[in-house]
Amino acid sequence: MERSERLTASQALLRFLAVQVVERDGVRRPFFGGCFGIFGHGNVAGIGQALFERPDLLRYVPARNEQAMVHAAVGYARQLNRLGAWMCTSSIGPGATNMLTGAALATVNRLPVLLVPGDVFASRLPDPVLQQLETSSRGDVSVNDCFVPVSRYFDRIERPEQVIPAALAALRVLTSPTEAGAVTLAFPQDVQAEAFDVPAEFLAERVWHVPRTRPDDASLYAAAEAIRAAKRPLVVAGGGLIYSEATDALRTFCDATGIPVGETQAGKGALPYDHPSCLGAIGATGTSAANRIAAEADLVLGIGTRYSDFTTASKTAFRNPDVRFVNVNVAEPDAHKHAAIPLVGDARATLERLAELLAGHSVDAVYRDEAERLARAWDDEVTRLYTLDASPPAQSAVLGCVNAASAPHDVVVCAAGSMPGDLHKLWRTRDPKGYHVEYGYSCMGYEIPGGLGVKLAAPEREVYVLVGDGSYLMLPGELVTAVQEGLKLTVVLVDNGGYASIGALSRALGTEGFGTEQRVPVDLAANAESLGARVFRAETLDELRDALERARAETATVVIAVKTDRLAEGVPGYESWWDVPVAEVAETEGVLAARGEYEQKRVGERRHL
Ligand SMILES: Cc1ncc(C[n+]2csc(CCOP(=O)(O)OP(=O)(O)O)c2C)c(N)n1
Ligand SMILES: [Mg+2]
Repeated sequence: MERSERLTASQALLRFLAVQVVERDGVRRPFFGGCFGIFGHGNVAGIGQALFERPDLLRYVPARNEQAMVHAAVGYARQLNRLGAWMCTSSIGPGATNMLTGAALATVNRLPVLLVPGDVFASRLPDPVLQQLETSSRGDVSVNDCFVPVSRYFDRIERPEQVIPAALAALRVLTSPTEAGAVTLAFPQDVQAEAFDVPAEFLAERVWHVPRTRPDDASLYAAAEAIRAAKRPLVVAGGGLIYSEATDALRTFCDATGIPVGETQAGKGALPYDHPSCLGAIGATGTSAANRIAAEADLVLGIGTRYSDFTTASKTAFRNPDVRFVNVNVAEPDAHKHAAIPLVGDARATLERLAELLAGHSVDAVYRDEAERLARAWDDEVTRLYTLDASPPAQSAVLGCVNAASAPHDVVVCAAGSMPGDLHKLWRTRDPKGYHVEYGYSCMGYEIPGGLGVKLAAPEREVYVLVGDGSYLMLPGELVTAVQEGLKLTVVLVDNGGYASIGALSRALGTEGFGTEQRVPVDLAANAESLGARVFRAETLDELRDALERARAETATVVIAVKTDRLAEGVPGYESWWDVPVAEVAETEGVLAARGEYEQKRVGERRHL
């Protein structure tokens, strides 16, 4: 007879999650860091009871907003290179749908999170229950069906014993480098409380091996030949390279071959900023160095990148008519983009193999010198922008102060507004995990909860959260969670009285910044104080430097509020473009002019077939 234990479906799920282990390169760690939650009907009596009776299973952290708790889970997973995750439990209805934005963010960024929204009764007996969506044409729909397109795996647990296949499928997807994203297990509230005989095997420790897959030899040989033949090759380093922990392999590869590297938002930190091959950011928010080299590159070696429009400057970055691509990616669809020679495999394993096949090969000295010269000139430009003297302070100088105050392995976190672009260009990254800008979904409000997730994953690092006033107003509540959990964040709140980024875009496109100004004064520093943070106000760069120094000595969450000028000229673009469509018919002179320019620029967009 099979050994078993009688447990509720919720108890079985938590017992299972608590003993999941992930392993890569022989190193094992528990996969789940804990469970974020907000209780309501739909999870308070099922999952809630299971958590209450067995607090030893998973660390439980009550959050303030369901969207934010998913962001925190994402921050955690990214910091751990996808080798860790959190569960998020919500009530039915609004608690569940609040998690949708977080689910989309996780899936777009390919980061594992386990979402367990409560659901309406599987029995349907008391229907319609509070917060239930009634659909006249179907009986099997609930608001949780909205999770389907934004989840990499979706299941609804209609009977308690379905926990077994659902949980196993969830872990397969969450630990897979090619499939990671949001996993949603919609959990009807009655089923959560129902019991079944749970086989002991299901509750035993289970190790999920994360493989380092390798491309086939034929593709590798073709790629090596193409790289050898190239005169002006360029690496585009994406997030996949960092998740694979391939940064040492990249450095060895670059030292040997002299091939320069441009970094995407998720790939920033692939090389330290002062490595001679590091051209810094590439694309729409790229540096003069990377964008100039990209324009003439004859071979692009994309590693762990999905070539978003920001990376390719809306397909205008690679202008050499003969440019070809070689893409290293665990995900087959990404490996094939831009008609590349696809190297479907893990970044580190593949780079090591490529380095062997390219033994003795190097780009010519003239090209190597040119790239290094451009990289040095770019660093001078960073120094210029870091030391701008303006009143109120220029945003670039604010970033310079934060960079100077941070230690090499501290982490900077940001997501939306004008700062991601400036950080991409200007942040001097010294550690592969020191730069964390969520730019797959660029979701306002990610910053504080995302930073919280980073801190949970890396308590030994100082976490600098850079947040604009607009993003702050959207989702400040997790400051309370940081205080409650004794997790220290240093939040630098850059208040420019509105949506500077979108305002600048709007003015550039002729619509005069319409709707982007904060029209009533708000004392955000006072707000942060009321949420429990220690607050410093800084009006000058000297005050900011002083506050940053004092913040380092604090052990609890600090908010440094800095005022900047929304209309000040920002960091320029460097030979790049971003496709934002302009009205074909308009009465405003500025819009018509912008449309004319738009049509000219669009001609440069390539298909790379
Ligand atoms: C949830 C969400 N809504 C809307 C947007 C579009 N958006 C991008 S940046 C931005 C303004 C951000 O304002 P703030 O945080 O003050 O940063 P600033 O642009 O002033 O630097 C908006 C509305 C977004 N990225 N995310
Ligand atoms: Mg702002």
